[in-house]
Amino acid sequence: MKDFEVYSSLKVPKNSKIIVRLDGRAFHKLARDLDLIKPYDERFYQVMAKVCEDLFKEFSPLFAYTFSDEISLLFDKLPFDGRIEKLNSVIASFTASSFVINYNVSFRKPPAFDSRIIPIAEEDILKYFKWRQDESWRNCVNSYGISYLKNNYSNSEANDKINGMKLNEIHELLFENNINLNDIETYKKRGIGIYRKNKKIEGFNKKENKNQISYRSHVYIDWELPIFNEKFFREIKVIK
Ligand SMILES: Nc1nc2c(ncn2[C@@H]2O[C@H](COP(=O)(O)OP(=O)(O)OP(=O)(O)O)[C@@H](O)[C@H]2O)c(=O)[nH]1
Ligand SMILES: [Mg+2]
Repeated sequence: MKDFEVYSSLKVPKNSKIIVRLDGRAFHKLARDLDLIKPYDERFYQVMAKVCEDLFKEFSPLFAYTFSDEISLLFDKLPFDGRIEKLNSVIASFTASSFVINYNVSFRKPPAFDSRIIPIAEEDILKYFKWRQDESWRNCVNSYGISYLKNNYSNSEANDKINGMKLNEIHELLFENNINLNDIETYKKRGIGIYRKNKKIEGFNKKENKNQISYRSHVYIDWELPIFNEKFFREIKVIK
């Protein structure tokens, strides 16, 4: 019967780095059910950051990035020997469980995440994360735009208006109405990054009878990301 499991041997190419991208299933409905604040619900973002931390501790990716209901995980060492079915199913179910545990409310329906695997060459890593961060910015402008329009027009008028507008036009409209996106929190514009960082530990070495500095790495949640660039990814040792 094992022969019927035709996809079980499907693997990521050896020595390839991969990105696993997870996305909340029908989270527009979940947002309605949980009455999430528009355009940005702080608690939801806190939970997504905690989910990333759980994923980091469990599967040791090199870098995680989240905005809205999506999470990208970059792996250099492949869990499950690179088996596609295992990666997608275990990571997606772990993400949903962590989301439920960290939210700690009762849900109308069990939340789920979809998962996809993207093999990525070293030179495309920065490009990939810039692409997602651009999407985070677009999402930010659109979310503030639609919230502003819905406060001033009917839902259908607001939707029609925003569909006909370019990003810079929405930005301008908000600015003219005293909503300056430059002043909002960084994570809303640029998303949240999770990576390992060295913490300085000052201690006393009894044997040698002197103060000593050592470094221990810990999982760091970065709410103040820069606009992604090569220098940043080098510094956090995501690219060489
Ligand atoms: N109110 C509110 N909603 C949010 C927030 N963050 C994410 N969402 C919702 O999550 C949705 C994510 O978008 P998508 O992933 O494209 O839509 P989806 O409904 O999850 O659909 P699928 O991913 O295709 O299953 C947004 O459209 C919002 O409705 C938030 O901070 N506040
Ligand atoms: Mg979604």
